[in-house]
Amino acid sequence: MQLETFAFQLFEKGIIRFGKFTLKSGIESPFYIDMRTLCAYPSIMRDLSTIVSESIRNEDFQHICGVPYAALAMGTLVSQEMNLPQILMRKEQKKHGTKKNLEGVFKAQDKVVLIDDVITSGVSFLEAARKLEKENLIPHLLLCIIDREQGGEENLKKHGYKTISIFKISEIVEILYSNKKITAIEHQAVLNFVQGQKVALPTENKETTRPTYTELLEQSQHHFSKRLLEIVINKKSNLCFSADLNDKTELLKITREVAPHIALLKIHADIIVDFDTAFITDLKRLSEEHGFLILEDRKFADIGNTAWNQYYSGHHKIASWADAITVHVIAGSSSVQALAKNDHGHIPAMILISQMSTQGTLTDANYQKSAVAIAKEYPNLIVGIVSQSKQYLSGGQLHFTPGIKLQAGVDSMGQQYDPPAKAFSEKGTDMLIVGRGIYQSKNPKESAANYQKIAWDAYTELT
Ligand code: S5P
Repeated sequence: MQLETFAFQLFEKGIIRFGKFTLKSGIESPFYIDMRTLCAYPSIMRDLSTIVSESIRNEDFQHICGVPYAALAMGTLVSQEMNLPQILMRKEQKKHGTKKNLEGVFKAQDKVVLIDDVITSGVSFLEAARKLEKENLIPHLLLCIIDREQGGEENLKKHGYKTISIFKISEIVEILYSNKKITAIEHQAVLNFVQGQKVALPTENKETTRPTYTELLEQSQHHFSKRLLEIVINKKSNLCFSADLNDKTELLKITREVAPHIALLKIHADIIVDFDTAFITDLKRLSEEHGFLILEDRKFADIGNTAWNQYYSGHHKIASWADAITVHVIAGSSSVQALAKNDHGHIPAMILISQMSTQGTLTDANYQKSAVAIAKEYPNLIVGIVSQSKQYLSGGQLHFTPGIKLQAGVDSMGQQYDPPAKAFSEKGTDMLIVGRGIYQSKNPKESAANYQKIAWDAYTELT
C-alpha cells in the first residue's frame, strides 16, 4: 500500500479527523487519530501488516509483541505474516495465578519488536519496553504505524531505544492537502501544532524513569544502603574508587587525595602485602573524616562453611571492619544465608556479582536472572548487585558497574571498559566503580573529581 492510499483511507474512514480536539493531556489538537476503529477494515489491516512486516524483515529478532490494547491485533497479523511467535502483553498485571505480564513462549535475552499504533510522547512504548525487560527480554526495536512527530522518537532514543515509524503525520497531511482533501488552514494548523507541541515523557510516572537516589533511600531496607545513599546525596558523588594497590601506605595516600570525591572505597584486602590492623585503623579514620564507606571486594564464592570462615575469621577478619562485601552466588543462596549467621546480631551488607565485566564471562542471561532473583529474595542482606546490564531490583537495592574508563576498550587481561555516561544511560547503573582510571592517572585527585562530575551529570540528566 502506498502512503497516498493509506492517507486517503484514513481520511475517508474518519480515522484521522481535523478540527478541534481536546487530548487526554488537556491540550487542544487540530487533528485526531483513532486507530482503534481500523480493526473494522480488514483489508487496510492486512495491507498495513504487510508494510510493517517488510519494514522489519531484515532485523534480527525472535518475537513480535503488540502494545496493548490498540496494537494487539496488528501484532497477531504481523506474527502470522512473518511466521514468528507473538508475545501477548497484559495491560494490567494479572492479580491471580501466575501474575504474569507476558504470555507466550520465550527465553531470557530473546529480542522483541514492539508494535504500537501511534506514538506521541513514547510513554506507552516505554512502559511496554520495561515490561519486556523485567522478564529479561530485549526490546530490540519499537515500531509505530503513525508518528505524531511530537518528540516521542527522541524521548525514547534518550532512554536507549531504537524507534521507527511507518508514516509521519506531516507526510499524511501533505498528501491530503495536495489532493485537496483538507484546507490550507487545516494543513498549516497541523504543521504548526507538531512543531510547537513537543511533549516530554511524564516524570511523575515512576515506571518510566529510573529511581532517584532519594527514592532509593526511602525504599532502602539496609542500614548500609541508607548510609551510602545519604553520602551519595550529600557529596553529590556516585563514585566508588577501587583502590587495587599492593602497598598500604600508597593505598592510604591516594585514598586521602580522592576521598572528597568518592562515596565508597573498594579494596581487595588479600592483595595488600603489608595488610595489618593498623592499616584498618587508619583506613577507618579516613572513612570517618571524609565520609565514605568501605567495601571489601572478596567475592565470596565457596560453600557456606568456608565462606563463613573467610568472612569472620582468617588473617583479614573482614566482618570486623568492612561496611559491605561482594559475594558470588555460584554456590546458590546458601553462602548468602551462611554469612548472615552469627551470635552477635551482625547483619552483613552483601553486593551480589550478577554479571562480570570480562570478555567471555560465564555470567550469561540465565545466571543473571537467578542472581537477581536471589538478590530480591534477601533485601535485608543484599544491598545491590554488580552488573553490566539493566536489571530491576527492589527495596532500594543498588546497581554497581565496574569496567569504567573515559575511553572504551579492553585491557591485556580481558577487562572490558565503557565510558561513564554509557553505564548510566544503557546499563542502568547507580554507582560507578573506577580503579585504574583513577590510580594510574597522573593526578588521581583531579581524575577522581573528573569522574565524580561526569558520573553525577550523567545521573542528573536521567532523573
Ligand atoms: O565484573 C567485575 C566485578 C568487579 S567487583 N569486574 C570488575 O572489574 N570488578 C572489580 O572492579 C575488579 O576486581 C577491580 O577491583 C575493579 C575494576 O578495576 P579497574 O582498574 O579495571 O577499573
